[in-house]
Amino acid sequence: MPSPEQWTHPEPGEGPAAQAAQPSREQVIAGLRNTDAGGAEVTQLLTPEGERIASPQFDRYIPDIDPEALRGLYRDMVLVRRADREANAMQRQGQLGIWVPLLGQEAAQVGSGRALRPQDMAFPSYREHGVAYTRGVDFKELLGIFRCTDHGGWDFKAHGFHPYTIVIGNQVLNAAGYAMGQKFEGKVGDDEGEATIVYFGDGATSQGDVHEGFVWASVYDAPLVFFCQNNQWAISEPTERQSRLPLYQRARGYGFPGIRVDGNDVLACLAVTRWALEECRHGNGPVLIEAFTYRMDAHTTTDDPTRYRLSDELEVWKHKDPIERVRVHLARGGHADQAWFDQVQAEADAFAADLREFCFNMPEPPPDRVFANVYADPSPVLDSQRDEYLSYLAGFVEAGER
Ligand SMILES: Cc1ncc(C[n+]2csc(CCOP(=O)(O)OP(=O)(O)O)c2C)c(N)n1
Ligand SMILES: [Mg+2]
Repeated sequence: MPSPEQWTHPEPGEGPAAQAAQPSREQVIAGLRNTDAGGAEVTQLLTPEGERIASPQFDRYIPDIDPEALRGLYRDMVLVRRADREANAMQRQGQLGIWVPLLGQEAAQVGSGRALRPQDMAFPSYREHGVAYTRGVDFKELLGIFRCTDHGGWDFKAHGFHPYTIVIGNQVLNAAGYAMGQKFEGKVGDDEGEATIVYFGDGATSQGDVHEGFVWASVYDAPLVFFCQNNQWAISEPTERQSRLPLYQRARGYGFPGIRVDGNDVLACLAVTRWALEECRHGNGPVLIEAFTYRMDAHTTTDDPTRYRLSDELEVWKHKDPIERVRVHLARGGHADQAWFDQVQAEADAFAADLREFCFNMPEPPPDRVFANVYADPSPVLDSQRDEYLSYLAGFVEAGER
C-alpha cells in the first residue's frame, strides 16, 4: 500500500472543496454551490458522456469487466432504481410508513457492492438498498422494515450484510469491532483473506462514532473499508457545513489512505473498492473511500428538499447520471442495442410489479413477534413478559372488544 505521503493532499485552502467552503446564504439559495465536480482528485474511469478513461492505477482491478459484465452492472442499476422508484410510490400510496430513496447513488452502491467477495462483511446505514441487492438480500425483505412489520429479517451472516442502522454513524463502530475481530482471528493476510466495508454518509462524518471507528481501525490495522457516500447533503445541511476540507483527506490525520472516487461511475467505484478490499484482506487496511455523488431525491419521503435547495443543482447532476453514462457507453460501442435495453426495462418493470404485489399482501406479524429473536438463548424474563402481553390481549377478545 502506498504510504500516506504518496497520496496527494492539497494544503488546506487549496482544494476545490476548501475553496467552496462556506458559501453565502445567497449562493446556497441561488444553487451556486460547487457540488457538480469532484475536483482534480476524483478517480473516474467512465465520464458522464460514456467515454472510458484509462487508469494505470485501477484498470488492473477490473480485467474481467468485458461488455457482458458491464451489461450486468447496467442491469443491476436499472433494477435497483426501478425498485427504489416503486417503493417511493408505494409510500405515497400509504403502503409503506416511510421510504429512503437511493436515486442517484446506484453506481456507488452497485459498484462497491459487486466488489465484495462472499467472505466479506458489509455494514449498511439505511439507504443501501443497492448494496443489499448485490449481497443477495431480497428487496422484499427491505420493504418489511419500511412497512414496519420487521426490523430486517435476513440472515446477515449468510448474506454478509448486516441489519440497517438508523443511528447515524453507529455502524462504523460496529464494523470497526468486526474488522478487528477478523484481524485477531487471523482471517487476513493473503488473497483469500476477509475484509469488511462500512457505509455512511457525509453528515455522519461529523459524528463521534465515525471518528472513534477511524481511530480503532487505524491503530489495529483493521481490514476495514470506510465507504463514505458524499451525496452532498445531510438532510438539509450541505457538506460544507460538515468539513473544511474534502472528506477523503481526513484519512491522513488517522494514518491511512483516503481516496475520492466518482460515485456516479460504476466502473470506478468497482475498481477502487476492489483495490481497497484487496489492501484490507492482505492486512494493509484500513482505507477511506469518498464516493462523490448526489442524492437526487428527498432525504426520505418525510422531507421536502425544495425548502433548502433549488432545482438547478439537481439539473446539473442529472447530466452525470450513473446509469445513463453506461447506457451511452454500451450503445456507442455497439455492445447493446435498443432491443436489449427494452428487455432490461421490461425485466425491471416485472421486478417492481412483483414487489408491489408482495407489499400489498404482506402479512401482519403476530403480536408476540416483537419478543422473538431478542436474545440468542431463551430468556425466562422475556418469556414471562410475552405471556403476560398475550394474556392481556386475549382479555380484549374475551370481553368481546376485538
Ligand atoms: C445519532 C443520530 N442523530 C441524528 C439523526 C437524524 N438523522 C437522520 S439522517 C440524518 C442525516 C444523515 O446525513 P448523511 O450522513 O449525509 O447521510 P445521507 O442521509 O445523506 O445518506 C440525520 C441527522 C439520527 N438518525 N441519528
Ligand atoms: Mg449525505
